[in-house]
Amino acid sequence: MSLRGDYSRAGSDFSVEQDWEKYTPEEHALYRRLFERQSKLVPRYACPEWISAISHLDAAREIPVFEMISKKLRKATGWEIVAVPGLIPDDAFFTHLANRRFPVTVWLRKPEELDYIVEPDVFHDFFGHVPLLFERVYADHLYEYGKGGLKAMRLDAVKFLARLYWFTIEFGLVKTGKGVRAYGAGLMSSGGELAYSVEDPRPKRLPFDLERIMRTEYLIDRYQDSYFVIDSFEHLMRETAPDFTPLYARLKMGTYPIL
Ligand code: HBI
Ligand code: FE
Repeated sequence: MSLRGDYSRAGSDFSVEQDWEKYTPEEHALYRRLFERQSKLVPRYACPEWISAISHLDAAREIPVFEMISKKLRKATGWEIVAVPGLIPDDAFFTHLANRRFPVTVWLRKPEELDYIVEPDVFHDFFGHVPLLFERVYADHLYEYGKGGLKAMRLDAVKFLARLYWFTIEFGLVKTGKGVRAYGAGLMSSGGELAYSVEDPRPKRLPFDLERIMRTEYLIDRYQDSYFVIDSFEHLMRETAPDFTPLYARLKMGTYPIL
């Protein structure tokens, strides 16, 4: 796969300078348009933790200066943002998470990609992922996920762990007092799938089930057929705390039917 970011200036950890001055007025305007569109959906479809976090970020007007956000994040949960050229190798990605650094892509999609892009851009990474890094339990979970990723690499089981990330951090739903709400970044940054995931009658909304998630292949080019619903971030933390080594071994046997 060829990636569209500029990797020529990336360090060994794949970090780059954000070069905020290089964004054009048109890019800031497109970011603002995306931000405004999603913001209209948020009160109805996002989980309360996400809504409360975004209100402290002052990130609606233009593409944010990552360092300004990192200052607030460090105080809140010890996380910071690191600028990257786009998707980075698994080991670099997991190493950042295991050090409480969240990689955020520097480039923004083109106007003709308003509704769909293949690779994550700054809007997806920032709007989708960063607000929940202010939530202590979620932030701790992602740190544990990073450590778990490095371990999964040693056990040759990243394929299974990536499914957990997909069905939680990217496309997860959570129960709230007002009904099911979205917390996954792929949902939060999507113009169509956010409402679809929460209220369309077609997809399945299954209770969180670690083993089932790790047996479920995901779709990268259309809306999901199934979403998994956690009770709370504490619930997610608890369910993913055990050592996955025996589970990985069973999954690799492949003797169970794909659910
Ligand atoms: N790199 N920038 C970036 N963002 C991701 O979400 C990402 C990545 N590299 C690897 C990766 N995700 C996945 O393979 C792991 O979450 C499993
Ligand atoms: Fe993402």
